Amino acid sequence: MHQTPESLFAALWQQYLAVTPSAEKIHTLLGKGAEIINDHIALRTFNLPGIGLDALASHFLAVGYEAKGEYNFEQKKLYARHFEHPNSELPKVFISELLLEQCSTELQKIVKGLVSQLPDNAAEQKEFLHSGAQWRCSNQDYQALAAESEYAAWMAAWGYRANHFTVSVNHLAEFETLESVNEALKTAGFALNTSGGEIKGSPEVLLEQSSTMADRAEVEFTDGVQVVPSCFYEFARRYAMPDGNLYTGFVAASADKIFESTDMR
Ligand code: OOG
Ligand code: NI
Repeated sequence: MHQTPESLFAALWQQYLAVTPSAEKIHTLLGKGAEIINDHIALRTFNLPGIGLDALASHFLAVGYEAKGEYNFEQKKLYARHFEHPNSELPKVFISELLLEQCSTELQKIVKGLVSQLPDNAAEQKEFLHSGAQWRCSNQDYQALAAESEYAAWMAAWGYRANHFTVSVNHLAEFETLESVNEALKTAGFALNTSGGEIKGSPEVLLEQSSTMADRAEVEFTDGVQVVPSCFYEFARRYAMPDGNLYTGFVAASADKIFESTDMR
């Protein structure tokens, strides 16, 4: 376990940058040199013993995070929770897991073959949340996973890491609306996730979100190197609740579309 949330996020950020070159460019574009506030990150896993959502969450609970909302994604066969720290300046955390018993036996077999390659007590190691894919996967299996679940394929290729960081649009000095952020991104040549529209959510649900389509990076499969979708950047604008505080949760219908930012298209 990391000693502080700061050291954990710093490690996740460095690992993310290595396969997401767009992130630094987007920082420059949106921050214009000023600091960017990270609204949240997200991690993924499979619901297998010892490496499920709870195993990932324990690293955040250990540094003071608390479990908050629950979300179900029936079609994608995912379950998720989000976590918040009492220090509201720290990013929120969104963790999901693929519900393997709802997937085909072929998919389950491939995933169990990958997970069996993890060292003993892998999830208890301090570095686990940024340990990447500590398994070897064939491109053939990767493609087979993708045909059934883009999420499973992404996990096979990338493993444990933040799949995105999120610019808090509320904190940007130079932009007010998510529309204006999206326009700046498109003008600079970034491809946005258009599933369900460029903007997911609305002021009525207290959260508007958009995201880039994931960058592409090389993965060493057992049968050769292949360039596949890596990680993406998200943009979130939160609205105030009746009590005046900004909404801190997520919106399942919007999250459902954000997952598709790592699709092969
Ligand atoms: C998480 C997708 C959901 C959000 O902000 O709603 C999400 C993922 O892609 O793993 O990040
Ligand atoms: Ni997100």
